[in-house]
Amino acid sequence: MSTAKDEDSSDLSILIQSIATSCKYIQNCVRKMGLAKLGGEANTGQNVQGETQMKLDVVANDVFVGMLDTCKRCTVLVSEEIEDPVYCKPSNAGRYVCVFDPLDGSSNVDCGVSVGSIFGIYRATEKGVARAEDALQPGKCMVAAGYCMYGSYCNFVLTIGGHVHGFTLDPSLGEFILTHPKITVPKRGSIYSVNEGNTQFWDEGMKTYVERCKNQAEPRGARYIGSMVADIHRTLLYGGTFSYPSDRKHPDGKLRLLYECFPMAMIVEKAGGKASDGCGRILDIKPTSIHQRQGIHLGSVEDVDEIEECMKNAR
Ligand code: AHM
Ligand code: MG
Repeated sequence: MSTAKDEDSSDLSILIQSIATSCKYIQNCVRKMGLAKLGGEANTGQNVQGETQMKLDVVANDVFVGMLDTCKRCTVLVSEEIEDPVYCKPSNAGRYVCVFDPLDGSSNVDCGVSVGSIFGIYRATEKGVARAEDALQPGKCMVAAGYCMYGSYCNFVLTIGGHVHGFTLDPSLGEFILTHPKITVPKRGSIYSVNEGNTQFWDEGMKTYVERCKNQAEPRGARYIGSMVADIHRTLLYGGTFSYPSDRKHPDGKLRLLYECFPMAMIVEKAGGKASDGCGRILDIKPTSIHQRQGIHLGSVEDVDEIEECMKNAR
């Protein structure tokens, strides 16, 4: 006889399978982009963020929404590409809420730089009942989070509240194979990653941290891909920090709290790292709107502590 707990976990695995299938589809589109005329801008104008939508943004969003609705395990969906929450059809409604960025870093896609999909999953208050406020839970309430990187290899990274595991797509089998079990972020790293073109807008704390990275006996390396999934993937494997701070140009930060910062913060924490807004834990933030932005620093514990120390001393 199956228990409520069994049903809950089988629903979650069906939902995650649907996301993994969406990612395989998107990976296939990314790989043949130029050949299948999937490059360039869509003629949909700008998305809700005021950013130009690329053709692949539209495809990736349609794939995610279609798969998540028909898997019958979600009540509400929040996508970077859609202004309002999407309520699943009542006949399809399940017990989970899924927030996602279907194709992060898409401005890089035409020049062949790695891009990715990011997602977070919450439990809905009531099975089958779609409530928009269920998408506004603090990040620490997520039951699972992950991303798929479409890079030199295609890696699906996932936590369902325990360890973080990475699965590489075997293109000949069309299956994700466990290749990076129990990913652990090194306690200290030798890399910092931030868009230094914004230096003039930063506050003193951020400037001090980056100066410290450069002015040591063994200066830390600067690496910035400009594609969050790829920058975080490197940070998970090699350590160091990734930052997109709030500054004078981006007073609330640039990255979106629900479907960029929260899932990455959960993954980094579950891998033994740390995710901070400069003084407190990202996952403790209670969102007030679905597309709100957030300044963020994440990576190796001791390095993120150092950022917080620089921020504190500058206050
Ligand atoms: P997007 O969701 O519109 O693709 O924007 C998010 C991306 C992240 O992948 C990346 O970390 C950041 O924007 C880069 O921003 P910038 O070009 O300002 O450095
Ligand atoms: Mg994005």
